[in-house]
Amino acid sequence: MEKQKIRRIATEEAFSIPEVAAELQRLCRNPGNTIDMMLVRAIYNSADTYQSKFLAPLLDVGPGRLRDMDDNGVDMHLLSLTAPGVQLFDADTATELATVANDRLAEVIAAHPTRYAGLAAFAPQSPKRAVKEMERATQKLGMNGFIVNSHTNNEYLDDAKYWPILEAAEALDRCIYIHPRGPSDLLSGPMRDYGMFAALWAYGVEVSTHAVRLILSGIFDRFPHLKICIGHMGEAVHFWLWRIDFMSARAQGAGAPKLKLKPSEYFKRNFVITTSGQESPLALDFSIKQLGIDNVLWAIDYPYQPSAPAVAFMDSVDVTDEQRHKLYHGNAERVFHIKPL
Ligand code: 1WB
Ligand code: MN
Repeated sequence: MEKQKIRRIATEEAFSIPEVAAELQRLCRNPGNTIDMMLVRAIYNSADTYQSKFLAPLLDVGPGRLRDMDDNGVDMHLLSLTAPGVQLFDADTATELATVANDRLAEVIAAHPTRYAGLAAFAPQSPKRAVKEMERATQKLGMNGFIVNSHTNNEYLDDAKYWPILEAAEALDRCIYIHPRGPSDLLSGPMRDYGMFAALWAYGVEVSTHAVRLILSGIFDRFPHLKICIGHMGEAVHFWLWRIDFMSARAQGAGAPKLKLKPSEYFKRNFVITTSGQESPLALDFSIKQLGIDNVLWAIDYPYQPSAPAVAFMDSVDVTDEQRHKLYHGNAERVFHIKPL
C-alpha cells in the first residue's frame, strides 16, 4: 500500500512541556521509590539512564516530531500530556499545570491544525476544578477528549468523589483516555522485578484493573453515554469478557453492585480500544471479532515506541480496505471529533 493514500491518525501520542518536566525533575529530588518515581527519574533526571532519550522527543511538538510523522506517512498525532501527567503533584500545582499544558497544546494545534489534535489533561486531585478545566478545554480550546493516567493517589475513577468528572465527560460528549502509570501501591509489589514495572506488564495490569472496576462498580448505569478509551490492544480486558460475565453474575448474587447489563455489554458499548504499542496481527484480529471494527483505533505510542513498525503493522494486516480506513482514521474521527478530510 502506498504511504500517502490513507489518512493515518495516531491516537496515543505523548508530549510534555518544560513546566511539567521541571516539576517532575523537582520531585526526583524527594526520597521515595514508587514505580512512578523510578520512571520519572529515568526520564527527567538527565544524569539517569535508559530512557533519557525520551525527554527531547516528548518536548518537541515542532520540526522533529513532524519529520518523524512525514517520514512515516503519519498525518496526525492526537497528543496527550505524557504519563504520569499532573497526577503526582499536589492539587494546586496539578490544577495549574494542567491548565498550562492545555493552553500550550491548544497553541500547537492552532499552529498545525491538520497535523495535531489533543486530549486535555485535568487534575483529579481536585474534582471540582477538574470539571471546570474539562469544560474550558473543550468549549474554549476545542480539545478532542481527555487524558487521565489511571489511579490518583491509589484511588480509581469509580470512587464517588470522581463522579463529577465522569458526569462532565458524558455531558461534554468527550471520551476519557485512561493511560497507564505505575500501578497503585498494593498492586505494585510483585511488579518491581525483572523489568515488569512499566510497559512490559505493570501498566496493563493497572489499566485493566481500572477498567474492570469501572464496569463492575455500576458507573455505566449512572453514566450510560460515557466513553472510555484504553490502549495497548484493550489491555487484554476483552480476552476476559466471558469469564467476567460468568463470575460477575455470581458476585452480584453475593453483594457486588447489581448491574443492568452484562459486563461484556458495557465494554462493547462504553469502551473503545487502541493498538498502541501492541503490533500483533492475531491480537488485532481477535479484537475486531470480539468488539467490532468500529471500536478499534490505531496508535503508535510515540515516542516510547517507533513509528515505522506501527505503520508497517497497520499497512500490512489482513483486513479489508474499509476496515483499514476505520482503524487508521474513521473511528478516531468519530470518537475524538476530528474533522474528516
Ligand atoms: C514507557 C512507556 C514509559 C510510556 C513511560 O513513562 C510511558 C516505557 C512515562 O515504555 O517504559 C507510554 O506512555 O507508553
Ligand atoms: Mn503511552
